[in-house]
Amino acid sequence: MGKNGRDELKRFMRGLIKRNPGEPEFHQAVREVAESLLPFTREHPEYRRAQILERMTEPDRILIFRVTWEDDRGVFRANRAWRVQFNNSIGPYKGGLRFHPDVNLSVLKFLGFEQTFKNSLTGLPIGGAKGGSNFNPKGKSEREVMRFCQSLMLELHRHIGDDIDVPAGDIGVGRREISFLFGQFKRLENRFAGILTGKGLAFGGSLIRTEATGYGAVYFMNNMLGHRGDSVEGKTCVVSGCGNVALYTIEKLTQLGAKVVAASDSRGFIHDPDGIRDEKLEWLKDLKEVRRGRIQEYAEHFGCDFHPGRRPWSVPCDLAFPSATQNELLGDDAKELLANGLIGVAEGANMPSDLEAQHRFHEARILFGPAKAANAGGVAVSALEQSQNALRISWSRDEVDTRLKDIMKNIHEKCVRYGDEGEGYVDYVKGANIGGFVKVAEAMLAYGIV
Ligand code: NDP
Ligand code: 2IT
Repeated sequence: MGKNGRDELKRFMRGLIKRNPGEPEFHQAVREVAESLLPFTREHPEYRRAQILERMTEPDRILIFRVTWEDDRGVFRANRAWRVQFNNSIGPYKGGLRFHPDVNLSVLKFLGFEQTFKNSLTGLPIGGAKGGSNFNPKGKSEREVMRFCQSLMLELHRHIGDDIDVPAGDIGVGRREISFLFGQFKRLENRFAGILTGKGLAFGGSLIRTEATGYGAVYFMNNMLGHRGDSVEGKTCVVSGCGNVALYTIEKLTQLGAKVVAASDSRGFIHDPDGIRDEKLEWLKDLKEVRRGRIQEYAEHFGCDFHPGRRPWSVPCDLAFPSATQNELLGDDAKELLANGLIGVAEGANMPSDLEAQHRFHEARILFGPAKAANAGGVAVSALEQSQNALRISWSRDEVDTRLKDIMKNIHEKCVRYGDEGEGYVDYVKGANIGGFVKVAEAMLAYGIV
């Protein structure tokens, strides 16, 4: 980027920060997009005239409400919840709900902003949103989680709907929480409709939705490697997290002949040089999905190393799949990974790599699949769940998986179209940002001043 470009970015960011003080995650997400889009919109004055980028950084609306509930000891509790309805230019608002003590407006605005681009990249008719609460589900009983979800839906149901806004899961919100939320919505509105995705298979859920984000991230990595005549087969991989996204990333990598040697949770990481596979992976799934235990127990059970309080980026690998949370892979981690021979990253989490790490990957010319593109498989299958609900049918596992593979391939092609830098290098960050932007921008232009 030349001096004019840098000055322009500085001006743009100064305005954004002034309008949105104290929201560092939101600033970070916008900066990454602006780095790609300001040069692009310079060549497309129609977008500049209509102030598309400025309008896309302003959410359509934000709902903030209190969620009051009673814990098992009979103590009154109050949490805060939000729904950021960011942009519905190309379809009803769509995006997950996150329950985690660190949730705040900055985090949800960054997630909703990113979601708009990601959803556009899928090629499906979905707008961008995100929501959640600072409620901490850890250590809560099943009944407490149920009461919290029911109380949250008491307010949220007024603002969502199958043609309005369709939430889903994210950190701390999985099948159990979606079921409690859906049961309460049905009771409040007396109608059975696809107003949430990630539902149980008995009540409108889609096959492959649980697996979709992780599988999709691996398909995307395979597409990037395939573009260079390579594949994930035989590669050594490191995955962070061991939640929904991480577990099914590990599963698909293993199915395709790669070896996953590390995974983590918020307390530390395990290093298993033999690979997390077969009965070990099933054991880990049961630990995390059913027993809700700590990953340290895996190390104790199978006799491998556990590194408390650390992230897994010091483990040498060919491919890295950060799949836990934002800003979990920093500049120094990128340096270490590259020094150990890293050739590719697919972001399963949202914004796991900070800007310094991203710039290092870019300079090293490795394959870097940013979150918007690499983890879009989850929301894509959510949109397929919406279609199945609207048609009142359900597709087979194979049918959904085939569509997911196609969608990931199309996203990859879009990234190549807008991010090909020549000499065999694709800037996937630029490709995903521009590829996601164009469809939303065209719709906004067509609507005029709205
Ligand atoms: P889960 O709640 O199922 O798992 C989250 C995992 O990340 C857990 O292992 C958790 O550890 C760890 N983790 C969470 N927060 C932190 C933190 N602050 N520091 C260290 N580790 C942390 O969530 P998902 O797997 O659904 O989501 C993971 C990421 O993927 C998020 O960034 C999410 O936005 C993104 N994503 C999710 C999609 C989905 O369909 N679910 C779709 C696209 C992206 P512990 O168990 O100790 O808390
Ligand atoms: O970040 C994401 O894309 C998600 N958490 C999934 C959203 C969805 O609506 O399925």
